[in-house]
Amino acid sequence: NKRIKGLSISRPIYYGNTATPLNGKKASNSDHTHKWTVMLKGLNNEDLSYYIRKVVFRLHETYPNPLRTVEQPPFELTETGWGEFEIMIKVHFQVATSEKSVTLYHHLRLHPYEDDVNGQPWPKDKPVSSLIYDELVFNEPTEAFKEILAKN
Ligand code: SLL
Repeated sequence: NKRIKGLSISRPIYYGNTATPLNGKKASNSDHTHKWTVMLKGLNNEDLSYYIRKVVFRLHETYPNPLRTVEQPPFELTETGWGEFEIMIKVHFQVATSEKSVTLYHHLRLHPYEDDVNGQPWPKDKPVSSLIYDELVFNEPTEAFKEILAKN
């Protein structure tokens, strides 16, 4: 499985979170204020499972079982909670790619920023989102991986 010297291939991704206030819809025995979803996506909702095998989201230690593994697309996780924290997103590639996993970090965002508000009060049911475009860069991919990417 030879690596191709000098070649580097990149693939666009999109990751981050959306969050909606619970506005009292929460269970009475909980202090959770928001429902949120953290996700890793392709552009235009492209299914990334041809080269991504699973995504592990590591949540704050206040969550039960903070390591959450998603082995099927969509690679996303929905939870409720009360606070913002940094989520570690570990991306594992299909074995046939011979690529090592890649770790991304995302600051879970529950509240609107000043900039969003633009002088207006933020509507209390309106979701906030914090999503960024990025790209995964693969240096000296194997022939096999190059073919997997070329076919998709
Ligand atoms: C803060 N440093 O103090 C941050 C930590 C942790 C948020 C935020 C737990 C939910 C649950 C939850 O929302 N943790 O109890 O299951 O703001």
